[in-house]
Amino acid sequence: MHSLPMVDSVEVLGLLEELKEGRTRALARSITLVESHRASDRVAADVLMDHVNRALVQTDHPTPRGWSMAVTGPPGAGKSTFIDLLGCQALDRGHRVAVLAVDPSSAKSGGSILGDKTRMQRLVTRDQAFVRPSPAGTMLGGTARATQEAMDLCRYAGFDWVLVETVGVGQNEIEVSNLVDWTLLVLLGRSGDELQGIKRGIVEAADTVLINKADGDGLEAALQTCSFYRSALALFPPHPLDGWKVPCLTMSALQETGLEDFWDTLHTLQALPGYEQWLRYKRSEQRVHQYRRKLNQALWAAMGEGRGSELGPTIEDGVRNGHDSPASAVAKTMEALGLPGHRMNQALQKR
Ligand SMILES: Nc1nc2c(ncn2[C@@H]2O[C@H](COP(=O)(O)OP(=O)(O)OP(=O)(O)O)[C@@H](O)[C@H]2O)c(=O)[nH]1
Ligand SMILES: [Mg+2]
Repeated sequence: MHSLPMVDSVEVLGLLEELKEGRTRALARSITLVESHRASDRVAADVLMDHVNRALVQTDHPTPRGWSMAVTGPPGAGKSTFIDLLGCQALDRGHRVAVLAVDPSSAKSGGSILGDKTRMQRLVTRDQAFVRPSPAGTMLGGTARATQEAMDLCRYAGFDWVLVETVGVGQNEIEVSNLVDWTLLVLLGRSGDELQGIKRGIVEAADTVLINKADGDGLEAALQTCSFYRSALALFPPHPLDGWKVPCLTMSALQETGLEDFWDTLHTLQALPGYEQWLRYKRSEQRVHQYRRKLNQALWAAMGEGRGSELGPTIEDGVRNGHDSPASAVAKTMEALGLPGHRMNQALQKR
């Protein structure tokens, strides 16, 4: 397989066969493989993903297949409840639905993944659904290390709806929006002053804003918040998809109201003339993002394994205590990795 190393590929070939048939057990095993930190698994995972990504690019053209959406927002906003409901409706409409939930608590509790499973009670009992809580592990802006690979595996296994739940308010929303076709920000109704707490960048990364818990005592606050966001969103720069104006909707995931409006916005989106072209663009950017992220991981791994193994922490210490500037530390790192031609090295040596 091109420049990738040869591995005992029996297992990988077996997985690929089963994935193609849409077997969820093979999907779960494949995700475990790409999440693994073991060096031997990394090679097998790369071979697997090489095949999967090539196949996806072929099926992505001319009409990109499938749909991925991140559901982000602060803790307790109702993301899981919403996904449970929306996922079931998507199944009823003939989609195959996969949910990847990044569970931040599992890093601390050593893999307690019950929380999200129990909050998607209906979805987990459905045959056509695949629900996978991933430990946050080495966090990369709120997504697990291998979320993007897991999404690709889901799509390869025939899941045409891939939903990713991430928790947090901050860099997370912005990072996860690079991995998916669509970013949905779920918020709660709040009083005016609290609104200031949501940073502009988070809202800017959203393709749709949903104010949840628009029910009972919370209804009034939800409507007010929604009207605030509608005015605020109108002042934002235009969305990269021509003709799309980021909508703000209200919903009650608990009482199951407001979902029709959500489906309507999806249909409006998919009917836009530039939608398919834009989706192809998004997918190509996702692949570049994956390359950059993997390169980053590979460089760090090389620092740990290769010539830089002892040097890595020493260089960081140098930056920490001010002995090295970040720029000179990069030059040293390049040298430690045996990467050629960093001009700063020469300049530093001359001094
Ligand atoms: N009143 C009301 N409560 C809701 C609604 N949606 C969710 N809840 C409740 O809010 C709580 C949190 O819901 P979750 O769906 O777990 O929220 P989440 O955003 O996934 O939470 P984390 O994953 O912990 O960040 C639960 O007790 C839900 O029953 C809603 O529309 N209205
Ligand atoms: Mg949740």
